[in-house]
Amino acid sequence: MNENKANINYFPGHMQKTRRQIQELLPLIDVVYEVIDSRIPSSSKIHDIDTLLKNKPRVLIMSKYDLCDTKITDKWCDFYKDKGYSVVKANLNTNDAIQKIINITNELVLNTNMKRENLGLKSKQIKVLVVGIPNVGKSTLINKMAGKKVANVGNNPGVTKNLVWLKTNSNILLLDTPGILWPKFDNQEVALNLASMTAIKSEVLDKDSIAVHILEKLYNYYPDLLKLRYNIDDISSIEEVYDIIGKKIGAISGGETDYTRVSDYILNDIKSERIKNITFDRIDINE
Ligand SMILES: Nc1nc2c(ncn2[C@@H]2O[C@H](COP(=O)(O)OP(=O)(O)OP(=O)(O)O)[C@@H](O)[C@H]2O)c(=O)[nH]1
Ligand SMILES: [Mg+2]
Repeated sequence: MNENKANINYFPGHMQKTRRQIQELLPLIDVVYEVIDSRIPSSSKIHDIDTLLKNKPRVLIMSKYDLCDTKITDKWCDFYKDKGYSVVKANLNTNDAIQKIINITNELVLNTNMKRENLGLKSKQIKVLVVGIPNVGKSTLINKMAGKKVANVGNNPGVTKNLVWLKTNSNILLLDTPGILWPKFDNQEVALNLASMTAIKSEVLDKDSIAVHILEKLYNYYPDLLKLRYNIDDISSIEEVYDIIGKKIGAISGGETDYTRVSDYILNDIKSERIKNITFDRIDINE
């Protein structure tokens, strides 16, 4: 198996370009929806988002809440609320959180619109920037708010290629944006967490490292899931673990386990939601 690639960095030119475009459009924006993945509430938060967005009113949307370990993610939710964020936990495949998001948005611009009414002006259309890491659910959110498919969605990073303004049923106009990351990851753990949730293409790191990271997280936090899914309760020998999974899925040829196929299988278990109720970022050690 390949060794972990040291000092993973992934910040392609198109992300730099998107960030520049966001900054150019920022003066037009009334509210920002910052979307993070409920399974990695820290790793999926754009590291330098405050510098990027300055002081724009913001709603923090925790997507894929249906896939997370709610016990842990709720702690993160409280953490962000304590920091002053408006937070909405959301399964964006349903409409459940949409009205709440609209209400918060209206509240955030209430003052501006009241001033306009006092001046006899019509209340303004609210321009919302939707921003977040790749594959987190930005376009899915926009489609839900529009009540129909207006933006392309897909379970891979980099589906949205350009910034596009999209209308909704309400007085809200949304700016869909391509997913972005930041110039330098704090550590390998963040990069591996992002790759585990398909926010970075698996080719960018190496698949074995991502798969082993997933096995380690499951072993440390969700041993029951590891047992249930792979019938494994010990990962002290990764080779043995790969042999067991290889046998289970028929990825053995000439008596040798096909490591790449096993890694693909593990990655795909999260991507296709066969493994869920997981949160990989821990907020403290005293849970
Ligand atoms: N289970 C679940 N899946 C979701 C949720 N939100 C989005 N998805 C899925 O996540 C995948 C990515 O969704 P997109 O809306 O394309 O994500 P995006 O942030 O626009 O991605 P990019 O345009 O690539 O940056 C799709 O397969 C969605 O169906 C959610 O709340 N729960
Ligand atoms: Mg998109």
